[in-house]
Amino acid sequence: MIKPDGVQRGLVGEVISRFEAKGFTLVGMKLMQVSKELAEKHYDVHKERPFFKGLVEFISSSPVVAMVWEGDGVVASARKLIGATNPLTAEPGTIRGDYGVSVGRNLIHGSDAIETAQTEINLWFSSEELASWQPTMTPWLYE
Ligand code: YYY
Ligand code: MG
Repeated sequence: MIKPDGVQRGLVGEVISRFEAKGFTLVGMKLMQVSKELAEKHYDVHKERPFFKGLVEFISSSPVVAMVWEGDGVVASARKLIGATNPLTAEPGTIRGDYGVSVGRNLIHGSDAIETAQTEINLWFSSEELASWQPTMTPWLYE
């Protein structure tokens, strides 16, 4: 999910390009204004943390772009493309490492495990919003 700062800063295309160029397949995408309720559910695991309230307010403050990407090892690989939570310590070459300076403005969310991804996909998308397709370049990405 490209967070409000990523959308406001005009980095939607850049983020999508990185995932596309890596070889992952986009199967769902929407720009949306997130309700407090959805933001709270999404970050439920952090509800006792001191940053929770500010995080929920931030995520619901301006549109985000929610996406579902598919491919071998996509969850772990996406976390690497995204980089460490704090952009200041995230490696250059990662999205957060290249574009961010502050943990509360780290541009993008990525599911941290396959199970979490499944829960988050169900929370953010209905089944009709997801496309099942195979890019024609698949044999050029996978042997
Ligand atoms: O999964 P990831 O986004 O890398 O980090 P989490 O530890 O799950 O925290 C979620 C979200 O909360 C993080 O992307 C920014 C925000 N946050 C914060 O504002 N301050 C912190 N000290 C830790 C996290
Ligand atoms: Mg997380």
